[in-house]
Amino acid sequence: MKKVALVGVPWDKKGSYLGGQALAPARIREALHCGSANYWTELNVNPIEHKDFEDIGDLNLKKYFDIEKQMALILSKNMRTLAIGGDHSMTYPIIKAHYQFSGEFDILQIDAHGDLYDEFEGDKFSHACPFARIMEQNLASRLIQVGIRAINPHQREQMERFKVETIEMHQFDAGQRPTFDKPLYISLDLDGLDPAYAPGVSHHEPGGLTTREVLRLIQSINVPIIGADIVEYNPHRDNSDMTAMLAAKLLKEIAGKMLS
Ligand SMILES: [Mn+2]
Repeated sequence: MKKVALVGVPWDKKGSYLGGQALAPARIREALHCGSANYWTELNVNPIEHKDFEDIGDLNLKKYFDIEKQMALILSKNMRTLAIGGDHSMTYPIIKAHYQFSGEFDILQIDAHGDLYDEFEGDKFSHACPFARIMEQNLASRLIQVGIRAINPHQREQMERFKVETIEMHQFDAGQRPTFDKPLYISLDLDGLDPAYAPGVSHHEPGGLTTREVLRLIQSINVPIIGADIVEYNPHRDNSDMTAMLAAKLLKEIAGKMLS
C-alpha cells in the first residue's frame, strides 16, 4: 500500500472574496492534535499513528504552479497525498500532478459551487475555475459533484460541455447518491456543508449538507482512494474553532478510508 502524506497547502491568492485560507493548514493540525478527541475513526482505524501515514509539513509556495511541481515531487516518491488547503484553486495543479503518476481516476467533488467557470474576474486559475481546467484537459475520467446549490446559466453550460455528473443539493435531498467504479480522488470543499455546520468558510451558501451526510458519503466509498484534498477553511470566519475541528474529523475519516 502506498503511504499517505498529509501535506499543508498554505495558499489563498486565488480566492475571489475573502482571504485567510492560507492560515488553515496550521489551524487544522492544531485541532487534530488538540487533545479534545482521540485519533480513531468511526470505522475503527487510527490513521494518524498508522505506519503508512506521515505528516510531511507544508509546501513552500511563491507562485501558483509551485503547487504542481512540489506535489509531483511527493507523488514521485510513491506516496499518496491528503492535502489540506488553501483555496480551491489548488486542486487543479494537484490533479495535474496526479495525472502524471496515477492511472485513470474519477473525482468526487463535495462543494456548494461547481467551480466550473471558464474564467472568473479575468483569471483562468481562480478558485471558481479549477474543474473547468481539469475537465478541458481530460485529466479525470468522470467528475461527480455533490452538494451543489449555486449554479448559474454559464456553469450549467459548462456542466453539459464537460458531461459533469452533478447531484444538485435538492436532488441529493431527494435521495440521489453517487456510485463509483474507478479509483477516486476526493476534493472536499468545506462550503459543501451547510454554514450551520461549517461557518469557517469564505462563501456561506445556506441549504447544504450535514456533517453526518458527508461522513456517510466518505464512509460508503467502495473503490481505492488515490488522493484527497480538504479546502477553503477560513479561520477568520470560524466560531470557537468549530470548523477547524470539523476539518480535522473529516481528515481523519478520509485518511482512515485511504489506509484501510
Ligand atoms: Mn465552494
